[in-house]
Amino acid sequence: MNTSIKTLVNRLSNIGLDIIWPFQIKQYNQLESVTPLPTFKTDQELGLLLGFSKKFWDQNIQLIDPGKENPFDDLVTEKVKSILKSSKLKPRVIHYFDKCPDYISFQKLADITGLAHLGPSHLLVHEKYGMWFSLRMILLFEDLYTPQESPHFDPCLSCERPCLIEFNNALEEGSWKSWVNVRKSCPVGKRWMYSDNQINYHYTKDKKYLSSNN
Ligand code: B12
Repeated sequence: MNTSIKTLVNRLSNIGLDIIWPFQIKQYNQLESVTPLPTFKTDQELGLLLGFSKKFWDQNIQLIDPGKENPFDDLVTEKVKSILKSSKLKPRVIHYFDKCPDYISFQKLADITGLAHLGPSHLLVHEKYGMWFSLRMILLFEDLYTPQESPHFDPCLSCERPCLIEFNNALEEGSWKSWVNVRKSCPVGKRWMYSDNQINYHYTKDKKYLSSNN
């Protein structure tokens, strides 16, 4: 990694992004039936997949402006934007909710590049955080990729897959709490489970949960 990108990665990590995953854009674009990422048509295109565990919420929730329509998404976007503004690098930014013209499959991207394993209940499992993390955006750079290994971690191979019981239950029941139970049932990363407020906010978008208590 060159110096500018190392500086950028450090700054992103300081604001609570504990997932900063470098990948080669063409590795994702080789997948069938996904909306491809835009490319610069060079051999060294670098992508950085950004996300976080509960760390970002815990570190920043006191800065939230509940007057906004999407306070949490906006906070993430603004924090990253201000870092990019002071960086020499000017990557293209794609959020998880952007359509280009359809959604970029963040899950397949994370799976194919080795960040996490796409499990049988359609959620990614990260080696450390289990299902308790969120993917927020991708930064695309024209020429900064340096080859690296992409390990593949598959915790589901040796697991009894309790998530499938909850997944089938959620399909039948459909309540948001039943979908939370899918995440809770994964034996990996239990200590990274979100606080009640964070869970409640993510599944209901009710602004009364936008605080660190609980
Ligand atoms: C639209 C969307 C939704 C929609 C529809 C989801 C759906 N089932 O299609 C709604 C609003 C319902 C939703 C809910 C949730 N979502 Co959502 N969602 C997305 C989004 C923006 C696009 C997904 C998509 O349509 N991709 C296009 C298709 C073509 O891509 P795909 O990868 O090939 O398809 C995957 C999914 O569609 C899913 N899928 C496909 N068919 C089915 C069927 C069922 C029953 C389920 C459960 C999933 C599922 O698995 C596919 C991969 O195997 C992604 C972010 C992104 N850009 O990827 C987040 C994303 C997939 N969601 C995420 C999460 C966490 C959730 C929730 C668990 C929590 C929440 N945010 O409220 C709930 C789950 C409740 C539920 N019923 O599934 C995370 C997943 C992280 C992880 N660990 O895997 C993502 C990556 C967003 C993020 N910020 O991290 N989501």
